[in-house]
Amino acid sequence: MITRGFSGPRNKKISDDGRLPPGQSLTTGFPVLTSGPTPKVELDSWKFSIKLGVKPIQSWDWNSFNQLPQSSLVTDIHCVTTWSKFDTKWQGVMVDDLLSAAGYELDSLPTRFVLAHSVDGYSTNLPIADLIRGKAMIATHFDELPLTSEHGGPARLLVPHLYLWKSAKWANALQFTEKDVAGFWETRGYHMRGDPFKEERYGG
Ligand SMILES: Nc1nc2c(c(=O)[nH]1)N[C@H]1C(S)=C(S)[C@@H](COP(=O)(O)O)O[C@H]1N2
Ligand SMILES: [Mo]
Repeated sequence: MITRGFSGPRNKKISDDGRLPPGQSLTTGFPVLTSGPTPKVELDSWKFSIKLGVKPIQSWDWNSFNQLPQSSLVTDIHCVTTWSKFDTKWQGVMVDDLLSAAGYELDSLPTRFVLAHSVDGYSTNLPIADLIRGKAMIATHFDELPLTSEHGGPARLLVPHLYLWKSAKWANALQFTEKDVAGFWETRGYHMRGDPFKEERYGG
């Protein structure tokens, strides 16, 4: 993140530094947006899987998942409902480390797309390029504390450079797909990629 210092005029809008995408407003709260009820996810039966099509590649229970390398990210997040939040702090397992633990090399991944799945039946599609090389994690902590269930705890996908509907809460699988298959909101008209700086809200 680039700090601009104090040289410029101070009486301009905050969005001047380019951090706030077009059409967004800054919030200090953390709104909860879920299409249904918050599911109850037990750690004892928790499982996260990587699949290639229908073929299971690797899965982790809560203990083995937490033994994977831990990373933290401080990042801005952007919701398509027009709120953005700066400097949110997350901890979890980078998708890079997950794929490597599943035996994949980033240079030779099996397909170009994935569907992220959740225990509530939610899904969202992403180009795998948007998840690798430091861009995304399976987050288990927010602000140093275990992720609350309303925000997707015990673990959610976090893809901060895309609109937040791509960050599947209560995530339980990443599935490589041959084609870019629309997920829950994408089937209902949301954009297939969702870059907030290009205002990729609907269609496309
Ligand atoms: N499993 C699941 N993940 C989900 C959703 C959902 O309904 N179910 N809603 C999405 C949407 S539309 C948004 S904007 C963000 C909201 O995350 P938050 O509730 O932590 O702010 O979660 C996304 N992930
Ligand atoms: Mo959303």
